[in-house]
Amino acid sequence: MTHSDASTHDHDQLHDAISVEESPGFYEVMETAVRELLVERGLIQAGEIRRQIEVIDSRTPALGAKVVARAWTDPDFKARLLADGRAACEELGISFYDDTGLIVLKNTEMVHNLIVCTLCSCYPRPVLGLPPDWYKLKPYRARAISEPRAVLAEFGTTIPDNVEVRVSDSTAVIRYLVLPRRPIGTEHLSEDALAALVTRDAMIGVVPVEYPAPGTRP
Ligand SMILES: [Co+2]
Repeated sequence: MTHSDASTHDHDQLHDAISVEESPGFYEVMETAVRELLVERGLIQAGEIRRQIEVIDSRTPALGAKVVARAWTDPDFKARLLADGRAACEELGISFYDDTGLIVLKNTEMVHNLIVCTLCSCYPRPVLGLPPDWYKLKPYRARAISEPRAVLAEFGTTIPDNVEVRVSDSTAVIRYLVLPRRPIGTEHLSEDALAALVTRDAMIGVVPVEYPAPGTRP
């Protein structure tokens, strides 16, 4: 049986055809209008926009994981990272394509950090790429501040009562990155192997870094 077998896969009767001619939304119209004006006035070139999109799309949590693994293995780098997150990331060749500063928040035995943007979806994109959908949705944005422990519990993370949960609210100019705790039993791992353990969600602060990584054998 093949995909085109009409008798068993009568696609057209299951749902309406997807329209490719949907009318554009407000932001799409505004983006087109502003972009065309800027290009027409010679303020930017069409190629610059394409290049910037390419830069943004090139960012993934692997960059943040590299930063975390370096901080775990190099105390001097860690000190510089905590003093000036952006400058330390730039040392590793990570460029900041915008005017945002980066504050790195260190998790300890006594403090667990969580990041949020209550207003919209500000996120450390230069080091993590695009935020997950839940980060942008109102339930997370509202509840991360008002009941962080309940939110963490929904991610399967239980923070002991004697550990302070600190929530940092991102802004247009200041972004945060959580420096998770290095898991015990990882003393023998290389920097690359450590980086492979560090997940996006751990750098947002909703889960710890686990070793061995879930679903793998040590
Ligand atoms: Co925001």
